[in-house]
Amino acid sequence: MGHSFLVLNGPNLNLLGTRQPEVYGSTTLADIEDTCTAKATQMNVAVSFLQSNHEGILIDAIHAARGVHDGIILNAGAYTHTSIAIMDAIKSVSLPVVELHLSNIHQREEFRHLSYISKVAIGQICGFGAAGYPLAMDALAGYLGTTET
Ligand code: CA2
Repeated sequence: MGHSFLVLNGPNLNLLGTRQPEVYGSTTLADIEDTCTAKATQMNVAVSFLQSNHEGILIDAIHAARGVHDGIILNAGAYTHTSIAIMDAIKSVSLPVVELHLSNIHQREEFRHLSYISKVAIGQICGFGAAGYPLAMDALAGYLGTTET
């Protein structure tokens, strides 16, 4: 088995596919996890998932990823725009993080344009809906394959 990825989803993303399909699509979080699991098998990587509506739980998960996972795909939801604490957690573990958003946050309200995650992530994927998750897995694998640690 190759690398291990953690796919971490933040507040309200448990509701995916049930409300606001015009913004976030009709795919559920369980569908996304199934797609990522199938892709992980193809890529020969391991993948784990966690969704939480609580900032501290997301921070604990980032800390716990150290030494267990090789990188994180993070959709921090609205904490993206507010959480210096999540930004600091990412910095403290020195793991590569791909920032992910279903919607194109740059085309939305001004308050979504600021991302604290972007300041510490290796890159950002946004605007591709659920398809962004497998894209993020390719991005992380590419980064890990080309970076000496
Ligand atoms: O586009 C994204 O993925 C976001 O991270 C989603 C967050 C939003 O606050 C960010 O600005 C962009 C909101 C997630 C809410 O998810 C829902 C899903 C279905 C129904 C209601 C909310």
